[in-house]
Amino acid sequence: MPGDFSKLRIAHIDMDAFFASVEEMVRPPLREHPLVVGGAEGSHHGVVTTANYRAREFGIASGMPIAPARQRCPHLVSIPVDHEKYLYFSLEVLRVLEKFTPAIEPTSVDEAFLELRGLERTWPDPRSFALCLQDEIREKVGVTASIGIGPNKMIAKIASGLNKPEGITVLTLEGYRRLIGELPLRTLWGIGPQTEKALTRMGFRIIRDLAQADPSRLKERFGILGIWLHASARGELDDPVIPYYEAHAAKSFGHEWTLPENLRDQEEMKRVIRSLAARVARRVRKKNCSGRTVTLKVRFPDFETPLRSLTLPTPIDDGREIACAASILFDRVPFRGRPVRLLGVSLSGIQSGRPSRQESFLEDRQKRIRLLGIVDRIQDRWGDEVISGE
Ligand code: TTP
Ligand code: MG
Repeated sequence: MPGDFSKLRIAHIDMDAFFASVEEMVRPPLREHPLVVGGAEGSHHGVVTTANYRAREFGIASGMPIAPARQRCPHLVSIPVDHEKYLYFSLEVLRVLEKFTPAIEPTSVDEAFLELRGLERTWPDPRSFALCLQDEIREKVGVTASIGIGPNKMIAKIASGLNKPEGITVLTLEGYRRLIGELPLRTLWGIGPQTEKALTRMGFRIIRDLAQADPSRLKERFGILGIWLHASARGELDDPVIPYYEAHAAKSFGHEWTLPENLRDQEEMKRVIRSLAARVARRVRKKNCSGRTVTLKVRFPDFETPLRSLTLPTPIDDGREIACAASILFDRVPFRGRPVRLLGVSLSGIQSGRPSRQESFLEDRQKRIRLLGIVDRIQDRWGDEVISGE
């Protein structure tokens, strides 16, 4: 079934075995070999960043040290990582995507979301669009992509991983809801090991368990994150695609911090994020505004700077809630053991006025708004450290 644009709004592009495909493109005879990228050429040291699909047949995967990978496959070829080369190809792919639509949100060196609304004038259905896009990437850049199409970002992202490599997968909301009986919790974008552990303790095992849960139970345990988890599991989120050239221009309140030295400790990073969220909240409240979209920005020492955003069901202006949303986003950042040099938090989707009582997630919202007014005044004078917890 080709699918219909009115229900299928988002495409997710994920390049196949990206670093390895680029190396194969540059040296085509490598295609005939099981290949990994990582370590020094021919060396037994280092870690696999990715393996081509031939090497995956031997059970070799990202994150595996090269030595055991070579044991599994003695004729394995290894190539050292060359980030500049991958960035160049990544930009070439972006250039192809731009010929199809300006509404592109890249989320890593080899992934992007595209907004499909508006494309129905040019394409008969989303699958024909995806086929053409896939052909064009192969022809112009020489690497292959898998494309997922769905009603929202999360479902499109799950879809792109279902038929790799070179897959095109259309996943409707109904299709997603049939599938969640098999999908582990971890498949949801934003469920990291800690949230997964907490959910398992509550008796949830697969996404369907979460979709069928009583939302008030989730809210009680996780606050705003619980509401998000429930909507996310039910496939009901509608985060917009934020084109990369608009990401900074959108009206937003943000704070970022270049760390005095690269930071490796993730608990420390979370503390910084909480403090940034508190500052953002203070500025938002000062302007008597609230916002729905929280964005987390992380910069690694090699200047790769992933942004992760999510849009909540209702606007917020509370540092704890912003920090909570940022903690979901934290689990989506591809750290891969790297330290960070900058962290940033922002709130966009701004509207005037404070969140109303009906919209609030916390029963004691009114009381807290009053309290927060006092907290803000104290923190303005004495800084963040005086009052902890926000
Ligand atoms: P992925 O999209 O996760 O993997 P992939 O493109 O190699 O393979 P797939 O076909 O399954 O999508 O990551 C994109 C690139 O990021 C990958 O080619 C190499 C790099 N990477 C690392 O450097 N370290 C890692 O741990 C992972 C998972 C990826
Ligand atoms: Mg990929």
